[in-house]
Amino acid sequence: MKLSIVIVILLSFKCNGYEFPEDFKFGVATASFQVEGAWNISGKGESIWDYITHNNPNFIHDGSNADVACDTYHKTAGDVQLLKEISVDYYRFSISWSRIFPTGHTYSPNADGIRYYNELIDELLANGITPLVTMFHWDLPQALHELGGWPNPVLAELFVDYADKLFEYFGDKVKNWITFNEPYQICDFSYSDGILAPAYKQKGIGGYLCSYTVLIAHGKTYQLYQKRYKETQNGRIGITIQGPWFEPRTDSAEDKKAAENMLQFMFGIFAHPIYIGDYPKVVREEVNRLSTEENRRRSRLIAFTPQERDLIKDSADFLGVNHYTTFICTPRNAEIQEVLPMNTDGGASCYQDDEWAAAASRWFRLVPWGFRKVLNWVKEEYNNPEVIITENGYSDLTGELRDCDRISYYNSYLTEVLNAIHEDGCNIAGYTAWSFLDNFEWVNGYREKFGLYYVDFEDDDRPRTAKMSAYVYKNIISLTQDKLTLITRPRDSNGAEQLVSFCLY
Ligand code: GBH
Repeated sequence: MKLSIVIVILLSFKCNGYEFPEDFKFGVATASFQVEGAWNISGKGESIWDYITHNNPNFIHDGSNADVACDTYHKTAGDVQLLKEISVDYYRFSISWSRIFPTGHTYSPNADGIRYYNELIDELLANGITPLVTMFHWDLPQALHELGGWPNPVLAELFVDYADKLFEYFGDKVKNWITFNEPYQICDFSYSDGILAPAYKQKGIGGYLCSYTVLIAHGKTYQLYQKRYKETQNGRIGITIQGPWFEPRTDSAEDKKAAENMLQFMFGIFAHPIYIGDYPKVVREEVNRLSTEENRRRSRLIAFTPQERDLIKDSADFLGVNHYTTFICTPRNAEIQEVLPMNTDGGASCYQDDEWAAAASRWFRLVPWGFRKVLNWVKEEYNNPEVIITENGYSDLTGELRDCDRISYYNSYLTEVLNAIHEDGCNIAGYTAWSFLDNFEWVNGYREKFGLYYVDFEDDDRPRTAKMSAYVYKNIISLTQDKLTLITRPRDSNGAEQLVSFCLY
């Protein structure tokens, strides 16, 4: 009986007629600041997130910090065994810049930081798991923040110095790199809207200054790799962009324009320079027009020179897309309560439908069809580039092990990935669940839990326990890797099997 239920879950990924392609890859993701802990150990420098959690604890809703977090810094071997247990092809993690270069500058490396990442990479490889490494997932060295952070264009040069060292130290073993995780969140959320560190509110100014620097840094890093490392290391470099879907409120031309503008101002602003060669036309025209209206001497958008456009164009071997949710958009309307601050220069207001089921995060409702739509939009907009879904996952407040809601999230969202691949011809190469572990969810502290593994943050040892979703994910992966798994029991204990079956009753 129980066995047959396990098989039903497995079959649900086959019985709609579609399977994941033979060479499709599955992974799980984390980010350094959210999991590592060891914030000041063995020479690590302070990051802007260390700084803000220590100096402005009210910024974090539960008053917590990430001094210990999941303590992955001390748990490499055990964590890699957990990754192996769920059969992932790859592990997406990020490098803490200030762990390797305490002040951000590369003239004085911290040997312990290099050791730590070498050990993690070696352990992964020894267990047949490919590292997918994000160079920057938000934890900017505080010393570079003191130089002005990303709005200062000199940061582009300092980032390239850092990336150069990462290639030198780890490039013989790491073949898949992501320069930046979510430039919109790095830029607008941090320097325009102030909801992420360093929490500056210079709406319409800080975000664009930062976007310019980040794109230059990305382009220069890509070109550096081609010139100096590609031939010997033969790796691939991409960038990850957050891609919510924006649905027009109605079929009217105005609503469609509002939704399209949001896509361009939040996604296109980064992807368009890389795939087409400059900021999207609507972004340039609108920000320039508004800046003139505002009597400014120059546009708030920092224009690229022709040389800079060439530098950035064609600077990604794959496009990372993070997706969680969908918003509905209509022309700007003061009465609409926005769920998250968004760029206003596109003239849209966005909200979510109360009827949609909600996850724990205030910005997060479940809209599986939006996933398919955004994947199709990317396909049409950029001529079907190779996409790796670098994050997708579900938050709850309970951390319950019988996490049926998370399982049904993965079920419904992965079904849309299958539809996008098979019905729409989207070029999707991989899927990454966010997250491997419950972790420090930025301003929401430890309250919102996205993990496949539960972490007990009350226990000094931070023990991990697999949730039901971990086993279901493993089964989905196994079905792709080895069709025979379909008729075998999961290799886990009876306990695990019972957990899986509970969900369907
Ligand atoms: C991703 O960001 C991040 O890459 C990842 O680190 C993060 O853990 C994950 O998603 C889940 O959030 O609602 O004011 O409390 C997605 C964008 C960033 C949106 C954090 C919400 C919190 C702001 N999210 N943000 S707030």
